[in-house]
Amino acid sequence: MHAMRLYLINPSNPLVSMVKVTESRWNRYRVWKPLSLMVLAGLTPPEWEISIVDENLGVPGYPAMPRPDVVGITAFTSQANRAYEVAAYFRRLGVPVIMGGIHATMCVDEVRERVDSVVTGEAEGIWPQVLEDARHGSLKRRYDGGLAEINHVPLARHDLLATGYALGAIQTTRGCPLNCSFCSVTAFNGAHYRQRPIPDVVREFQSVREKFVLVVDDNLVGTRPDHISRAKDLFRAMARANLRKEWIAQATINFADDEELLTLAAKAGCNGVFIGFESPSPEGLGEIGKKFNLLKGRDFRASVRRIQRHKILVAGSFIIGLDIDEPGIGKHIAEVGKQYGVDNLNVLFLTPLPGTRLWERMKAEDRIALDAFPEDWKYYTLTFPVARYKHLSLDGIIQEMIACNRDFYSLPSILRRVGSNLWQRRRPLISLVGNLSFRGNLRVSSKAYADFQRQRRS
Ligand code: B12
Ligand code: SF4
Repeated sequence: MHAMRLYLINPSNPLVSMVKVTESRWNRYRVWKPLSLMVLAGLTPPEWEISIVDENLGVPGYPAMPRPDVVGITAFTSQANRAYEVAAYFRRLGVPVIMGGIHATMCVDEVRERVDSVVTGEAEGIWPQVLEDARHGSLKRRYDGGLAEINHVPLARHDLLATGYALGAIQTTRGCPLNCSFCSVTAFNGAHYRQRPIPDVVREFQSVREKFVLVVDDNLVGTRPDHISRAKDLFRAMARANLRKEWIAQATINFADDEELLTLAAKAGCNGVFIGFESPSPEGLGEIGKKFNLLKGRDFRASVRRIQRHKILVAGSFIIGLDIDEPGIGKHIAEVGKQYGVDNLNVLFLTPLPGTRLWERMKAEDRIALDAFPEDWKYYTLTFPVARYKHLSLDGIIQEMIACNRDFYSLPSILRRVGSNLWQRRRPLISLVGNLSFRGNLRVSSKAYADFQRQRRS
């Protein structure tokens, strides 16, 4: 039996600014590994010869590459168009194409017309079966992996895709109980917070080659006392294993509430956290269902400071375009970001992603403005306004975004932030690189908006 050749492909989206390394050299720090494909590779039996192709590092010349026996494609919604182009190319050669991931799960009907087989849900429980069927030429049109058991799954293949990235990637938990209206995570990975066994995580961390790592969990520490105590155990085990890694993660603001948790996270190598503040007002948080941020009458500035005291940088994320957002919201978010004292600000347009509650609501209210699918999916990067917003026109909301970023990333603001990091010996270099990376992209984004507006008018 000859070895079967499998290509696992992560399609690019040329509109995603972080892959434009040539336009802003800081983007080298922002091309992140497609962990899904490394996990799939870990689940793939040894008789398959695997190549992972990440088009974000450059689209390869497929005709010059050896013909694969099977192609697996992953895609977020924003990558769907390109995924279909790649699928069409290989199907013309007679190679069976399988597509899975979040977009395939949320838009099964659209995807099944364009590939040979769709895998919905998580792959752990189903992928070996899919490959076995492919090997025997008996692929089914649809498989469903549902929510997988993530106890003792094989480790992701960190030996593949070894070079070209600034950051490695790892996952320690799945699912999020908070179910915010705009987010796909609860719809896709469920509300039940599933945790991988700590020894598996530590072993996998040891196989990551990069010094800097993104922990992709949507909520690394969870929300309940038992989640927090598991996070502490994980951090203790990581510190004991002396991993010599520095990592960043996503968490909710309750990360700030436990000094021991923060101390242990820092000891385990935590350098920075992304925190979703989402909206500066309680009404906004109510609108998107993130009431968790309102618990305990929280003082956000004090919470951010408590995290930063452990030399952990805080990147704050906000959304622009909620029904309560009116002209002036852009500057207001920049002000609030400064007031909270975040080291980086990441503001995104409210985007109805398929499968979310927001999608259902906006669809019912006929507010999805860019709906020529699949072509328009390429704009679903959260960096373009794709809906009809209540108080903001298309041009208006873009102006709000520009005003927000120009204010927060003005040179004086950057110098003030980095100066304060220097003074408090809180990773000033990383803070500087992070801020310049965002600033460098303002020009790229303005051009992208202008193209987008031109396109919309034509
Ligand atoms: C890390 C991450 C990123 C990273 C890295 C992305 C990358 N290349 O992997 C960065 C920061 C770059 C990123 C960017 C974006 N992201 Co993001 N990201 C994530 C995050 C937090 C984790 C992804 C991950 O690695 N998961 C771990 C792996 C193991 O799980 P998985 O990808 O789901 O894969 C499993 C299954 O889906 C399935 N599967 C996946 N692919 C395939 C393929 C085949 C053939 C098969 C059989 C199975 C299969 O098997 C895997 C194992 O079970 C997710 C949330 C989440 N929980 O998934 C959001 C998420 C995927 N991102 C999201 C979004 C919206 C974006 C952006 C568009 C906007 C933004 N700024 O955040 C950009 C777009 C980038 C682009 N290129 O177009 C949304 C996507 C929703 C959607 N419908 O598309 C998510 C779900 C978050 C959310 N809040 O809703 N992201
Ligand atoms: S936005 Fe964050 S907190 Fe809300 S459901 Fe998604 S992952 Fe959970």
